[in-house]
Amino acid sequence: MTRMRRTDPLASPEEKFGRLRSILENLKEINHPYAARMAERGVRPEHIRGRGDLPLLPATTKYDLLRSYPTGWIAGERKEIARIHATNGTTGKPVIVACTAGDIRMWAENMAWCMGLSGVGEDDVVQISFAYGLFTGGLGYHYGAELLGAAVIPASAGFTDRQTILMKDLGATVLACTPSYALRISENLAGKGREGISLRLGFFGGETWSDELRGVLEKSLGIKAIDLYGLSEAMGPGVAAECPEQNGLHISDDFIAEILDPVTLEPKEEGEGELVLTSWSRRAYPLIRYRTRDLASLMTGSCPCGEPSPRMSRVRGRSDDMLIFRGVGVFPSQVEAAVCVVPGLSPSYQIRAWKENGLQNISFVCERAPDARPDDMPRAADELAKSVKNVTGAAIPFEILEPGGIPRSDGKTVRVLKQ
Ligand code: DLL
Repeated sequence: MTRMRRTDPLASPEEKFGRLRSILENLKEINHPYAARMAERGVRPEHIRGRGDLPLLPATTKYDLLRSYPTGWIAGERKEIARIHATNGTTGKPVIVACTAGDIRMWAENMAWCMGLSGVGEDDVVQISFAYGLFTGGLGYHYGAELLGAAVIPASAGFTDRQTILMKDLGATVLACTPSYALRISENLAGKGREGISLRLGFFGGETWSDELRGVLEKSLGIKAIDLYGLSEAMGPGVAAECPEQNGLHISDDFIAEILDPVTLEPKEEGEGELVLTSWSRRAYPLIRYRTRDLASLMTGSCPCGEPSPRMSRVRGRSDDMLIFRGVGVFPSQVEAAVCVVPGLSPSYQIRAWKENGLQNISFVCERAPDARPDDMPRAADELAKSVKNVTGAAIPFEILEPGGIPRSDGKTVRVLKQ
């Protein structure tokens, strides 16, 4: 198995916390907004000596980052900044994220480590069908795959016909894209036939996806589907990834992960909560106890692959994605799981959410699979009603549309339409 060696390995927890203290010292010296938050609490860098001291540090939220738009959160001097990325900012201003050359090297090494866990190496041809640009998906995979010595096809997202032609003609062995775009690629291939496809691995992430969709993608593309997690604020993809054991995501050595109760913000040793990340390496853009809003848990025990890093569960959803329907909390990934197991339906779905008399109401649409007959649909509807009730605990109304009735996306799919 290819294992990426870091140019700058962090040996011991003491060394890591030493580095974190030096980041905090620097923030104090440059009057960074995070240092002001620490001062309000009376916390000084020297108080942070180990994991148990982390709760002393104030949590950072996306609101802190947005409040310092455009460049207030950046900690490096202009001449140190080598790259500026941004989130897509669908809810207003984007979050601007900066990297020094060292941050980019760390990002590349993390991505190489994540992909190396699944044995990606010199023999591979990696087709990157994540968008390149301000979004970090394309470039993050690009750096990692190049560092591993693989041949890269920087296909970017979109032009699905061309994607499948390139994949066949250039012998891509690895595909990287969002799981919803992977589904679109597999639908495109279903029309043309899978002959000549050499894919063995798919790296999917950037949005929540269920184990059930994983099953569909593995079967339709003939691959092992690997979950890889990240977020722009932390650099992009490369915070954590599964190995082929698919037994939780191994967390990169550059991050310390905590799980907090999303309401009380108390650390949780067990069970699901909000994933909070701290980086002891990131220079230009401090990430100190950053509340990701992603719901996950830390895993115990060791992974059979032998990699000793801590692991986290797959992300079930974002705390702000949860819809309360008749008193029950429903996540989009649960609807996906319920749809995927019903024969005759395609895995695509879209939830509609609206308020009625002050109460949240939801329904969803899904689609007949192209190879299923219309007269199979009454049976599929009965099965889906049972499966939805079973997975979510709620009887959510739905409609089954004709094949192709739900808009497809090249990147992250909008799963919930708020009306
Ligand atoms: O989506 C970075 C990325 C690109 C990750 C490619 C993986 C692959 P953002 O646009 O800032 O960055 O969105 C980050 O996407 O907080 C999660 O809610 C979600 N997300 C990312 N990866 C996963 C995953 C990129 N594997 C937000 N599973 C995160 C579930 C994911 N959700």
